[in-house]
Amino acid sequence: MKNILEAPFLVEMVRTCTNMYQHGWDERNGGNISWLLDEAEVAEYLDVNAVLRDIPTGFEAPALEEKYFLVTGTGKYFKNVQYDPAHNLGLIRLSEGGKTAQLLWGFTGGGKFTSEFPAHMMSHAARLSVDPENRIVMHCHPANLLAMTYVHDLDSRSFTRTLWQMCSECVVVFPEGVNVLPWMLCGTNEIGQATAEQMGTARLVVWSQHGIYGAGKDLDETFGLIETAEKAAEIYMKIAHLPLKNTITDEQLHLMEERFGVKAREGFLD
Ligand code: 2HA
Ligand code: ZN
Repeated sequence: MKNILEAPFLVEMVRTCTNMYQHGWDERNGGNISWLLDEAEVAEYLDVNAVLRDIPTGFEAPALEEKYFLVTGTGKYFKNVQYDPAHNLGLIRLSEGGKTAQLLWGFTGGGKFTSEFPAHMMSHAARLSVDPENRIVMHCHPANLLAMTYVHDLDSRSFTRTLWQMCSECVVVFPEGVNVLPWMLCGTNEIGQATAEQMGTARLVVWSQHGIYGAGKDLDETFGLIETAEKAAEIYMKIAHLPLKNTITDEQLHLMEERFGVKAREGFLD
């Protein structure tokens, strides 16, 4: 059996947690990541029949039965993942229709998966139903996106249009836009269901006054989505209080669509 600490999925997870911490997106225990893995890649590093313990999930996710996830731990700090991956991360397999997570590795010292596990698992199910390639769900607290939810209206079309207008390439990176949820109690099945519903039409879902969820086929793509939206929000927060002299027009956004072969979300451009 190969050393799991050298598995590409583990190395990349550790690097990403560290990078997100260094971006200031994951203060204290803020943020969480889950990564859907194939049984074959897990089996190179672990005996998949050796279950360490069963952890109840508190929800059902039949579409994810027997699926493997590398996931960050509840109460754990992204800052510390690099120093002790086995304590701060865990590898689980869902069973009993998603009601149980079988721990195969990690969460040493009695830990368990992130408090946002319902939102993660429901979002995986929702993304997989529209994109079978989706593997990652990522949540964090980037300051400018959060700040924007205090001063911008929260309608998804209007929020998306503002982000698209802040950097030329935004419409290319997330042509489907971002969906925005109002403030809701985090960690609950309700916010999980609401997030998953929004994940049906976009890979980015803003949690007002809290943070953002991103989904994608790998860590790079998902990180890059959040990074691009956060950059746009940063520009917005720099200019929102100043007299606006120029913007990117809808006509110009249509030119970007043509040039880069993407289609902006139906009805979001005039
Ligand atoms: O504790 O970010 O939303 C991690 C979180 C909760
Ligand atoms: Zn959070």
